[in-house]
Amino acid sequence: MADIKQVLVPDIGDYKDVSVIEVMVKAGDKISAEDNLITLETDKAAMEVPSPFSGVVKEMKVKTGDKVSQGSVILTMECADSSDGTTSHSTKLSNDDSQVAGYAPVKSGDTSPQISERGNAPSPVGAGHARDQTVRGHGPLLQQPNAAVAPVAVQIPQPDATGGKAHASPGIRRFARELGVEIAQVKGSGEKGRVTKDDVQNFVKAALAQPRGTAGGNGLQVLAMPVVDFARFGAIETRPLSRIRKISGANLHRNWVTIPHVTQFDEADITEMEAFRKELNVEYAKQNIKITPLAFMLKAVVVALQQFPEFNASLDAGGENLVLKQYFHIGVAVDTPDGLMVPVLRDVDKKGIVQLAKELGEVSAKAREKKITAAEMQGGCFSISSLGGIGGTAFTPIINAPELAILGVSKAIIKPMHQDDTFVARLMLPLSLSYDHRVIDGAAAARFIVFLSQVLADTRRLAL
Ligand code: CAO
Repeated sequence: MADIKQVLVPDIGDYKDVSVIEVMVKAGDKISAEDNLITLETDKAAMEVPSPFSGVVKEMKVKTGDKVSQGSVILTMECADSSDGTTSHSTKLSNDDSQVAGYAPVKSGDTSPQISERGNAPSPVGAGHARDQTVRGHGPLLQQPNAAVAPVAVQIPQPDATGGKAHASPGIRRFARELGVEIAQVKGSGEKGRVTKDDVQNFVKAALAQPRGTAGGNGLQVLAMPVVDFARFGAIETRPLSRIRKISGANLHRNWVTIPHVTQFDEADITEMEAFRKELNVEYAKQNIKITPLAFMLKAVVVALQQFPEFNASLDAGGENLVLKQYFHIGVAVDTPDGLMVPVLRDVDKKGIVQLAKELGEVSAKAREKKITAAEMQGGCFSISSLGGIGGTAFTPIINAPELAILGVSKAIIKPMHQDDTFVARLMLPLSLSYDHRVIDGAAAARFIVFLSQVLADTRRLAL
């Protein structure tokens, strides 16, 4: 008989009001005991909270950005068998930084509010179609691993080739992380496809057995960085990198060393676009919507992707096929105090400029408040990194793999342009398009950026 239980935040040591930085499940998800539910972050560490039971999530009681303490209700769960899980209390919190977080294992029959179960919770689960498609990205709470745009961001491991998620205990996940293995890429041989320690070890053996230079850049041989005692030369302060920065750094490094980048530059004449944008801003000021050039860029990029479909694609895992996408989800690099994050705006082709401006404001605020979810940073086709609000003339953005290209936008300035035997003042927007030269030829990139510049120069083309 179905039984509704509450899952509570277990003993997390002395920490109180700890931030929920990732929610890996949602109402309707089918959960196995020890599947991770949420990730908590203290100033010292990130901790995953696994489920003590198997069942179907009935109601989520927390969301990303909430503050919780020991005993806070995480969710309610419908358990098919009321005995299920009540003895599986070897629950531990696993630390995403591979450190040991303060926790207390929940003992069978423990009445302390670590993880509790109750039979008197709300109404039973309705139509019980438990969809088993939970996002269980680890590591990057930021994407992506579709992450850093090169500046980009952080990425969440992509699901494995089966389109599934990885089932693994926190201990195995920690073991995989220690070896630098993305658990989502490991095929599980355990019960119901669970990833075992042997699976992780075999994955590493197989990777090492690959010829040098083919395994994601593993063939690179470089000198070790010198170890320098900086204090010998003057006063210093040591400041730990934020978790976001560490994750995005690792992704940026991989993308930079494994993808042959070329950056193509151009300038778009946005004089007319700016005049139109200013009119729109006056019109929409009452609705508190601010329209920046980026909203136009999003739309123009999609028109260019539609014209050049090989830019709206990814290489498959084996690098043998190009996967062409028929949707248009665009990542936008957002500068936050803790590092770069790349939220993804969905179905940009189906939205207008005002709607996009509104969404842009919302997602960048969420990213800066650390409220963006892992899922909101996945699925991007192409990214834009805009430094136009700050300044600079050009830069070389790093591709946000598995995307194939990224557009850098710098500050528009008025320049004298030669037209009809005279010089006229025009507002010129610098564009920097980095592309994966394994897939995209220089000529195609030049055509793409010239086309994009034309669209921006004549926004009527956005409607074509
Ligand atoms: N040229 C001239 N002015 C520009 C411009 C451009 N290309 N782009 C924006 N501006 C102006 C805006 O119109 C706005 O002007 P007002 O305040 O006078 O209206 C001002 O600059 C600030 O814009 P913004 O940066 O707040 O807004 P945005 O939509 O352009 O960008 C966001 C939003 C989230 C992308 C941006 O705030 C941000 O975080 N950018 C940094 C991204 C980043 O770090 N990339 C680097 C990756 S490489 O490491």
